[in-house]
Amino acid sequence: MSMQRTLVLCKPDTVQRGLVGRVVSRFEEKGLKLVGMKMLRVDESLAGRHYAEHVEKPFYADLLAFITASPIVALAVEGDNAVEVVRNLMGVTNPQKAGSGTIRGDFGLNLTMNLVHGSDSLASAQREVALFFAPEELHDYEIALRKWT
Ligand code: IDP
Ligand code: MG
Repeated sequence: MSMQRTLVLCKPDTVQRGLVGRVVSRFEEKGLKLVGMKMLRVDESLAGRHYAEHVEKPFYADLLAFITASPIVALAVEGDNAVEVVRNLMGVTNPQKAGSGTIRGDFGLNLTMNLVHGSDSLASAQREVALFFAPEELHDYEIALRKWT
């Protein structure tokens, strides 16, 4: 067992399209535990820190405009191998190529507006969870049915 915490963002398109509930359900139904959840408007500063690795990319300006355009819902989720499990539930970056049954594959058509963010490694997950959540916003609790998932 490798218990991990990772960051999920329901990006502005998910909120605008009224898909937050269905997207969050994918993670809950899989058996991941929500340990943090909040709505926020990402400002330029937070967007810049979150997407620092992409600063030189040609799509960076569009990405920053998109992520700051409207509120998002941030989740911290916990589970065995959660980083990889979340990435698999999301599907690949381009929704046109993402498999059916994945969030991006089922709900998306646009490369920038691809519904969700998920940390891409354990190191990213630790950095990104801390970027979006203060320690007191993360909750330790037991799921009574955990042994069945
Ligand atoms: P990921 O979200 O699957 O980890 P990254 O390569 O980290 O993908 O890119 C971050 C985000 O930037 C993507 O989720 C998407 O919103 C946007 N993006 C990535 N590549 C492109 C591109 O080629 N054109 C436009 N937007 C892109
Ligand atoms: Mg990424």
